Amino acid sequence: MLSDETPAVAADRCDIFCNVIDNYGDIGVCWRLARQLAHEHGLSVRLWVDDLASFARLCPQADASLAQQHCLGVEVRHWLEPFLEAQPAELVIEAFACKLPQNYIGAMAAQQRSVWINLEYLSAEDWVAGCHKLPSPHPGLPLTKYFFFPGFTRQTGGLLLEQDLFGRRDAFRNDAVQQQAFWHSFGMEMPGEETLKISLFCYENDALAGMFDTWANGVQPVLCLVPEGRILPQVEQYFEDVGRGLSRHSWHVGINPDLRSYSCGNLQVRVLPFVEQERYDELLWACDVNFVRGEDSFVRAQWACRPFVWQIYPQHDGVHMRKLQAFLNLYGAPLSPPASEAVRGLWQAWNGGGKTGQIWPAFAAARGELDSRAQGWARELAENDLALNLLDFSQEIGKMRAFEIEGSKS
Ligand code: TRH
Repeated sequence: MLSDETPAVAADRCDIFCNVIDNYGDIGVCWRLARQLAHEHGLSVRLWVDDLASFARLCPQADASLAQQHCLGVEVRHWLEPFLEAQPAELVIEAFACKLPQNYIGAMAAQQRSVWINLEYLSAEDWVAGCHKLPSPHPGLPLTKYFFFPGFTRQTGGLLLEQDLFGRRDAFRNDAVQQQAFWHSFGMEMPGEETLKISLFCYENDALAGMFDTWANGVQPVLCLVPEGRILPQVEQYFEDVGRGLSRHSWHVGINPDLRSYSCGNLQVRVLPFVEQERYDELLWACDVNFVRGEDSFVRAQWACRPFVWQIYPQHDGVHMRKLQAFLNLYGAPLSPPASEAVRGLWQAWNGGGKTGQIWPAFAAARGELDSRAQGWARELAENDLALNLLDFSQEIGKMRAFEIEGSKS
């Protein structure tokens, strides 16, 4: 039996291992967790990442050529193979089942002091609760790895949320000077109230042209802010086609290559540089509707508390659509039937190349209700802090191990 007297093994060093598969989500989550553990919980954190160039996009002060450096209170190490000997930390986080170096695993087994956690991808599916915290004993060594699943219910590990995030968000929203500084930093004046501001961070998407047509045709001016990335060729193609009369619309097209600005009808698109991770939140706070993707921006849109549209990371076997449904079932449950239908319809069309244009008016009409839902949802989720849960769990495991060691001596 574990008792409160069993000595707790509180970690004060943490190693996080991140293998960047593609895009920015893997390193985005690891970098956020690393900073939170260092800043809010006083841990000495080493972040091992195999792709420093991707990391440097999120943290521009990083030098992608350095094997070892300190960035914002975190020691960042280039994860190279062969992996040089390193003393394992008390808390070892393997992100998204990346394979830890064999010699590091060997050192953990020899030392018997590390809690080894595999931080999994985020999903709203029911099975997650059953797998959260499950042990996975090593086949050949006296070591156990534990699964830790982020999620949306109390039966899961929760979500990453910095303690001061809501305060910073509200301060930004209540301060015209901060907002103006934000717009000026991109060379823009703050748009008027009548303009609908939309951020659009997405993968290649067949539904884009239909969405642009709808906004261009709409009665309300739309300013769409597109961070630099995979969708840009499609954005350029859209305005080229409209300009050459290839679309069924005959809008005048404005293109300003210096400002990276495009317009037609009631739509203006501005391409933004990829900003450092903390500033991406400001973009979400500054907009009325946010299109997000993958995992980390999807969570940040939920903390921004505005209506949002999620493009899920596509998987070959189509399992991503099940994940999308599972999230919609939770998020959409308390919505009125028209709002729920609008959200489901738009998200499905956005993820399946469908006709977003027919659904957009209903989504836009439901914005008031979606704003309230977003606030209630964020309040609920904020109760379940991933970093705290992770530390509590690692302490639980540490205690259990201390108890087992004591038991084996007697
Ligand atoms: O980049 P992504 O598509 O990452 C994806 C997913 O995480 C997916 O689950 C994973 O399997 C795949 O990568 C390999 O989207 P995501 O998760 O939103 O990550 C983007 C990160 O980039 C996020 O931390 C926010 C950050 N970001 C900036 O820092 N600056 C920017 O200007 C923008 C647009 C994003």
